[in-house]
Amino acid sequence: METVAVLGSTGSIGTQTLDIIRHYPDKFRVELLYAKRASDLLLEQVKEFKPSVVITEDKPSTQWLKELPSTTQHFLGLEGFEYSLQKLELNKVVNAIGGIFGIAPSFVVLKKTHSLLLLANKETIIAAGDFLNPFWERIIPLDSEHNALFQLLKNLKTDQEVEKIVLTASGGPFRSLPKEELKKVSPQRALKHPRWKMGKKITVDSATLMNKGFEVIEAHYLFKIPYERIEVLIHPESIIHGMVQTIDGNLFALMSPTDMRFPIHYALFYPLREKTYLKPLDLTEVGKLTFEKPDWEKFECLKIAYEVGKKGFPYTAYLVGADEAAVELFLEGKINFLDIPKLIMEILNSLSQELKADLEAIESLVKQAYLKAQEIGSSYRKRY
Ligand code: MN3
Repeated sequence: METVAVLGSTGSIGTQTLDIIRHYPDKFRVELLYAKRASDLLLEQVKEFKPSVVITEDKPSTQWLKELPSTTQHFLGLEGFEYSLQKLELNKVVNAIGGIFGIAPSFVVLKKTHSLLLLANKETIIAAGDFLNPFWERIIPLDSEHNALFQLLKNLKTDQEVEKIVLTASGGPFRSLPKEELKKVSPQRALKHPRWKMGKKITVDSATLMNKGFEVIEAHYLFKIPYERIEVLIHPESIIHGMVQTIDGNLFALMSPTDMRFPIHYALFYPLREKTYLKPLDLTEVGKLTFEKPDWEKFECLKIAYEVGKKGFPYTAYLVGADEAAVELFLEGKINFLDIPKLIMEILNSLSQELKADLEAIESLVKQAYLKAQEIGSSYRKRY
């Protein structure tokens, strides 16, 4: 029996993680659930899985607390999380908290426990990749592309046998839209992702291709591979999630349905494989797979991410903070879609470069970029 914690349990990845766990009651025991709000859904999850601990960021109502099972203790926020980790023996912690708020919990898990971290929060790796060397052995990526590459690279020597790795991208909702029209797209349109159902932040990041840019940086750190050997390929069907080309010209691809439960299933049972209840891929139903090169001119965020990745820290931390704010401002209607890369570049150019930092300083750097982007972006309407 493995003990598991799910951070961000009410979000897209969180609920899908619990869906898998629900199917293997004799394999997993949920010890901790963590969500921002004390919502009805969280209460339902607590009643079903009866964890020892439930954490919320916001203060719950008295009524909500009253309904908790008697065996479940409630704590508040990151401090409560840190405190409860002292008492729990966790084999695996799933961090499915989206955006920059997922970074701090990752650090707590890595520094204060020996648990494996099943990581869906890519911001952790992008902002802190340069400081995670003691921890890579304990990080299993949940992002579908990286999970695919993780599986593919298992039996290969990255520095000797691998020519390049390929991250596939659906291309987002604006793949075929001319660049002139991108200026006018509404948040509602950007939130309609053609393939994946995800949280708002990552859906907008997918529309700008910043998500793919983030994933390039994520792959660089996870697999210790230079940026020149990381390729992005548009693959609208999202059936192939990652590919590895070996130096002798063979191309390995990992395919599965467009369903996050496949990578989550793999990670939950890692290092073993377990027979699944999920319906595997039927290629005759898929019919055909298509590929095209990304449009670098149209999706500037992808280019920005490669450049920032090559520069490394602290720019990577700034990128994460600036993008978080830019996406928020876009969703609030304060900047337009093409302002997103413009604002990010402005922030990157304005922040100090010769910073020496450690793991502790990262969050404040991310926040610094976030706040600066908030401030500058809020006046974009007047300036442009
Ligand atoms: Mn992905």
